Order: sequence, then C-alpha cells, then structure tokens
Amino acid sequence: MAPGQASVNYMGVVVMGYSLCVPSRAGDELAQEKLTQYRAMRDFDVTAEPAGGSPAAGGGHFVVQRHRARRLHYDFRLEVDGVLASWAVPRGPSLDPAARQLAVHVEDHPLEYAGFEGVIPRGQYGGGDVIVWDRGTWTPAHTDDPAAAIAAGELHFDLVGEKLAGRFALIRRNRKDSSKEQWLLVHKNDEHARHGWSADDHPRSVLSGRTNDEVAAAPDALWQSGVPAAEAEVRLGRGGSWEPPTDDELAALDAMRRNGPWTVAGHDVKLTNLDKVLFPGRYGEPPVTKREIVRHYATIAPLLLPYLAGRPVNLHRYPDGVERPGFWQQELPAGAPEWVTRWHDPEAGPDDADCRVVADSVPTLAWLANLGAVELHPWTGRLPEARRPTWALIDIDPGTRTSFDEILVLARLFRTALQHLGVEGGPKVTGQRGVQIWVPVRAGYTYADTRGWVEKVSRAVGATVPELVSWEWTKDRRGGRARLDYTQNIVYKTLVAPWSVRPRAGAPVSVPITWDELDDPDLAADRWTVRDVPARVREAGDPLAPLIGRTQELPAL
Ligand SMILES: [Mn+2]
Repeated sequence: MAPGQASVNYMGVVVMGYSLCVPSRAGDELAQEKLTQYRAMRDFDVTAEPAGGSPAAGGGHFVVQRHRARRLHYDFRLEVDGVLASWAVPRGPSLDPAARQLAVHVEDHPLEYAGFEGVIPRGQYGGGDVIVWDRGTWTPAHTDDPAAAIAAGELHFDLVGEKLAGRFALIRRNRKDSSKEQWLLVHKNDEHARHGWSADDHPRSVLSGRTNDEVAAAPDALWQSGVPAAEAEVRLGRGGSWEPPTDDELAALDAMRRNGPWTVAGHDVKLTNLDKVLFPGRYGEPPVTKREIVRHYATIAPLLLPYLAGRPVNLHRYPDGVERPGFWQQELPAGAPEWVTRWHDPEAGPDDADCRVVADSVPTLAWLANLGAVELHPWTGRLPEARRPTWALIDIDPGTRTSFDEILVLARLFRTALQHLGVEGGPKVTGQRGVQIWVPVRAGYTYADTRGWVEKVSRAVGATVPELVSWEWTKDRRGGRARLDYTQNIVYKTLVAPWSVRPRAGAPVSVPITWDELDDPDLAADRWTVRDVPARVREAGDPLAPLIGRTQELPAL
C-alpha cells in the first residue's frame, strides 16, 4: 500500500471506526451518547490542544518516525496549529542537497502521536513498528503562516533535531489527485548539508537507541488506530510510577473519612465507603474494611503491577462484600477516570467486552479496589499479542475431599517433573485451598501449545498418584478428588494474579512461594492475608518475580 492510499484509509478509520470506550447501554440513549462522543472525539483528534510551549511564531516541534508497515517509510511531521502536518517519505529525509526525496502528503496526525514508539497491531491501519527516528524544533522561513504556505504548496523551514538540521523545503509537485499529493523534500546546500547522507545509515531511535527490529521484539507501547488519540496509546511497561505510596500518602488514606479524594502518584482517586466491611474476620480477628483492601493493593503495587501491566485484566467484584454474591466484569467499568489505561479489543466478538482495563499504576489499583474488585485476573497473553500466552499455567485444583497435604504431594511431583525437564516455573498458594505453578514461556506459542504441554505433564504426574486425581469434566463425577486443570490455558480463561486478594474470610492473598516452602509444615493455601502480607514481603520478597518475562522454550514431550 502506498502511503498516499493509507491516508484515505486512515481518514476512513478515523471517521467511521471509533470503538467507544463507554459501558454498553440500550437504545436511543446510547446512540445519542455515541453521536455526542463521536463529535467530541473527532474534535479532539483534529483540533488544537491549548497551545503552550511552542517555540517560534508559526513553528513548533517536529518528529520523524521510522515506520515499518507494509513498506518501510519515514513519517515526517511538523507541528502546525496544534496538529502534526505529515508527509510519508519512503527513502527518508536527507541532508544531501542532491537528494530530492518523494514525500507524500498524508492527513494530519494528533499531537499525542508525536512521542509514540512501539507497535501498531497487525490488521490495523499502519500495522507494524514505529520508532522516533528524529525529533526537535522547527521554524518557518519566509512566512509566519506555515498553514497557508502548505496550502499554497511550498514551505521552507529550519530544523534543529538530533539527526536533521539546517534549511529544508517541501514543494508540491502535482495536485492532480488531492488524496495523493506528491511533494519533494529537499535540503538546501548550507553548512548542515552532508553529501551522500542517507537516513538508512542512521537507523536507531533518538528516544531509546533501539532499531525497529528491537522495538518490534519488545515494544514498550501499543497504538490503537481508530480510537481517540487520548486513549490510543497503551503503555506495555511502566505506564506510571510503580513506586508504593509514600508514608504521607498512606497517612492521608488512614486519616481520610468515609469518602474523599485520595491523592496518590499525582492522581486524585475518588474513594467511597472506606469503612465498609468487605470481609468477615477469621479466627476472631476484626473484619476487613475496604480501606484495608485499598491499602493492600496500593502498597503491593511494586510486586503486583509486573504481572498486570500490558495485559487486560478480568475483575471479580464484590461491592457488597464477599458474603454477598460477586460478579465478573470484563468491560471497562463506568466512570473510569481518564488516566486509566484501556485497551480496545479489535477482535472482540458481539458478546465480548470491547474495552478492557489495563492496570498499570498505583492510582488504577486504588480505583479498582474502591470498586470492590477484590480479585484481579490478568490475561496470560500480553499486548500486543493478547491472544498468545506468556505463561503456561498448572492449576492443582482441590476436590471436595482433597486435603492440603495431598495438594502438596501433587505440587512436589510437578516440582520433580519440571526439574527433570529443565523447565523453570514457580509455585504460589492460591489464598483458598490450592496451589498453582506458573511457567514462563517465550513469545509465539498458542494456547493450544501451552494447553497441550501442560496436559502432558499433568497426565504424567497424575498417573503416579491416580488415587488423588480425577480427569472427569464435571465436578460431581470426580469423587471429591483433585483436578489438574490444564484447560485454564485458553483465551479469556485466567487465573488469579499473584498478590491478589481472595473472596474469603480474613481477606487471604495468593502468595508466590519457593519450591522449598512446599516442605514447610506451616504452609497453608490461605496462610497469608492482607494484614500479614507486608511482613511476608519484607522477609521473602517475590520468589516468582525473576521468572516474569523469561523467554523459555518448552521441551517437546
Ligand atoms: Mn506511517
């Protein structure tokens, strides 16, 4: 696809293709809201932000993004009147005054896109990888009205970038087909000119020092084409700070009345009913309030967020406490603050959630806790490949008659099996009755791959203790025996995150443990609660953390 065609498609996507991140609602109200939002978003995309910090009159920032879509090209973008006027330059800008580079004028891009480096999912407009190849400031020459100069087909300007510098001109060559305006980008023969200079000889990002290949292999961000610019970028790593709340912030939480805004990590999180009891106490301890759950999720953030960031998360909500029925929520909850990272699922079917939460900051965890999202279940797939697992999950699911000692027998057999296979994985107690083993895998496996592999290991383990294990699908036919549930390895199925709270008396937590701890006579699946997890973390940290992101090949079985 030529870049010129892309502009038409892009406009098509922008105008026609908004997937709205609003909770579904019936009938006219929704249609009306969509229309209003559509207008608002469309405006947002193409109109100016309050102009601030633009340097010279008529000038501003510029960026060149090296973009490998169907074809490699360089997107040359100048900030003009609050948008990025853009040209796609197949061979890249050059400092060589002899080079006359074709530059196809494409539609304006939103300013939010200027700092984007990462991947655009396959199948979306511009699908591929993007690096910030150069950036800096620009100043128009011979005009103080660059928009008019662009409309007239000739713009001269000076760049101060990290790679590009000096006087350039953009000159329109034809206007036969306005959707594919062809321009030339040339460099004047000034003191910045370099004969024989080619963009392809300078392939690295000025942001990260990485090449397109390196960014494609481990992107930090995802751009969702066709959604409003303010929501389009999903940070795959650290969206915000992962630091725990400061002592002052925690003191403010403790001192807050029932309701109020809690300022944490630079955002105001609206908290309500903080003294509401969500969990009965256990062993005669006082019940657990929502305030304690907010505190748990905020303080455990540095250990929890590495399992959540860059992934959609399914929410198990108990807004009226865990003694009342809870419900699963996959769609972004209503009233989500604008700073919550959200992912528009381009493959969502008619019954699937269209827009999902990506929990990647302390304020987002506090907001979810306030909603009574007691349990957090992240997808095993990580964006942009949300439907490709990064963990193979072994779930030792107790039956009604399974003792914890029997669970430990099974867990130790898995320990032996994984050691024998040379595969790294780590156990965690579920906070209820079971044990899970998380095995990191390299990119590229399908769920069928991980499910098949876990099934083979599980059947081998189960064959050594057939009296403990049932392979029946339905619970009532298992005779109370444990199930080694390899079927958790499938899209949309999730296991509870390490460090998530469980909906039981006392607010127990799913805690990663070392293999040796399977032999600790004091171990119990619900040994730790939100109240003693801080001491546990100080003592043992997170034994599973070293395996996060490990690219492990599963041996053929
Ligand atoms: Mn492009």
